Amino acid sequence: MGTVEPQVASGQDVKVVSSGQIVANAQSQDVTDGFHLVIDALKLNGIDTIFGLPGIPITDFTRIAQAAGMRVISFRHEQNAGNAAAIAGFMTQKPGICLTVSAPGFLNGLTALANATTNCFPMILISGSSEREIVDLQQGDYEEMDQLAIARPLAKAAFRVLNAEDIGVGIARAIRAAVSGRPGGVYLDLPAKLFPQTIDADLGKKSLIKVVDPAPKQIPAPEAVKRALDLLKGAKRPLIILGKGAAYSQADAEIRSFIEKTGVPYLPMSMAKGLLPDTHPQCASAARSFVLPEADVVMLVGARLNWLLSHGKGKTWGGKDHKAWGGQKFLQIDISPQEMDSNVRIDAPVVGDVGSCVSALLAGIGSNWPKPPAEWLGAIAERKNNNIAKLAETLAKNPTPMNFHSALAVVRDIVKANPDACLVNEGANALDFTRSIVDMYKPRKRLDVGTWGVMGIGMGFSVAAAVVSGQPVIAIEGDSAFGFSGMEVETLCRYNLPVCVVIFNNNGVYRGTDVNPTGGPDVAPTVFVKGARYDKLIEAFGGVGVHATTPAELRKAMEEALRSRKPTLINAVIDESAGTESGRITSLNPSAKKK
Ligand code: ADP
Ligand code: TZD
Repeated sequence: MGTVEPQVASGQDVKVVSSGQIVANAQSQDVTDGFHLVIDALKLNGIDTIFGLPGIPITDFTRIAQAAGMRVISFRHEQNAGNAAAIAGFMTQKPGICLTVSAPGFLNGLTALANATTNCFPMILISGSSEREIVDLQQGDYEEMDQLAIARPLAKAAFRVLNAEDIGVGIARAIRAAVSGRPGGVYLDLPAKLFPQTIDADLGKKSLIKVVDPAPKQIPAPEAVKRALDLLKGAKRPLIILGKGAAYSQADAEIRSFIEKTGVPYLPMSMAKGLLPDTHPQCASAARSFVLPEADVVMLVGARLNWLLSHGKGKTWGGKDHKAWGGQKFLQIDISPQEMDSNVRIDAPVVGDVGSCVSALLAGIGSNWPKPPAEWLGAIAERKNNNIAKLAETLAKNPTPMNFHSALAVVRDIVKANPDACLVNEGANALDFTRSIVDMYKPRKRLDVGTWGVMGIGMGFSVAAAVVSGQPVIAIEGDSAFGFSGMEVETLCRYNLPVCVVIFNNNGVYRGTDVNPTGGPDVAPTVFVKGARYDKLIEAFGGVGVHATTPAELRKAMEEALRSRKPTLINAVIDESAGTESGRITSLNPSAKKK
């Protein structure tokens, strides 16, 4: 925006004393400033990566952060930077940082912040903001907006720092709010004037806070644990449901031990897949529609009874109509006490962090806990084996053009051979089929559209997953879903990230076969350009593009991408009539709803 923005050599110790003027050797001066205090406060708390997009008033901040040794990953749109921060938070239990400019950049990041809050992912959106005096009098400043007020209802907490000496407290509060209790998105408003404010260096140093125990354990009450065990012990047809709160908690060993010692069958929610390998004998995923209505006691571990679980009632649960209770008793582990009874009665609430709760339950089951009745386990095994055999038959077919199944048979093999790779997944059919067909083997490897079923997480999640894990990433994308963040393929190439994007290209939203009933020149609203070559997009930035029309071509391209670790985009051509409206959630469309 017309300002001269100086360059800083990497690794140089620098200090900004006024906008656009960088002076070397800050540490030898006896003053420090807002730029450095924010960076020092983040680093002091073990935060070493920023996902963002530069511009007034934060360009210098990104430079100084990079010069100070932080990893600064620049995106092409703030929403993708925000999604990257959110999923980094989910993967690491440290708040992911998204940095944006004021008003429009802030708003672009806000969708990701709201999504993080909805999904219980810890992130901090830091946005530069305009001058308070001008904003508050609505005098029309450059990118003027009352950002704090707008962010507040969409965030778990929102703070503004006006004085340099308060930066330490501001960052500490933001970190605690993001990761303690139920994690969520936090907004931190940093007005432009804060950055160049100088204070005595020693005073500044002393003002910073290294947050002690940012996410304190929450130990469940012994009576809650006893109540839960009594309920579970009396069950004839028990079931455990693992949600992404369980995956987030990183209590992998305790959860596995509890499941194996009790012998209770379990269902992983989408992002809890891999907490135990999907091939585990107690995994009941392939018998989902049998176990939900048939179970008598259901134990929820970091999973909400929201729409993804049909609110715990209705036909899915064996109720006689879509609102009726199915008769199950519920035991729920959650860090948020308010989650209990949100949809149906919770008979045994266990409030605390998953690790502490599962450990307490484990301690209570002793060594001779009765296994669930053989009749229940046998009935599940029968359904499961039938469904797995049916699926294997479908996967073995090789239709021309490819359909979701024949393409996913390949992805399934590749993921099996690369269990450390992260799998990012969005779309409708591309999402639902991938979730049910592709087994996961390790925790926190499946990253997807989450609680909202939001499109647009694809490339942001992919960048963060590669940066955070250092492992290859496979992104399975509907062609519509990909479009929301597609420009970030340049980011994949710029940082040379080992991401293999596979676009399931069926020429449109859900499918590509709709027609305009008027016969007019416009195509139907769900239809895209036919035969588009998404692979050409990544070639523009030096990545590898592949056009794949058969499973063999897809396999070869994916194997090569994982071997070479080069940013790759595979345009996988899928039968345009293969999908269904909205995938598995057709019934949520208003015209499909019961009157
Ligand atoms: P899913 O979509 O996989 O079913 P949800 O996002 O609906 O999962 O539920 C996650 C739940 O996990 C939330 O209610 C949240 O409060 C809870 N949660 C998050 N972290 C923890 C934790 N460390 N311990 C206990 N519960 C947690
Ligand atoms: N906008 C946002 C932000 N999120 C959404 N979920 C939607 C719109 C609506 N929507 C879905 O729920 S799935 C989807 C949209 C637009 C795309 C489906 O098409 P696709 O996948 O090409 O990505 P399939 O495999 O063809 O179904």
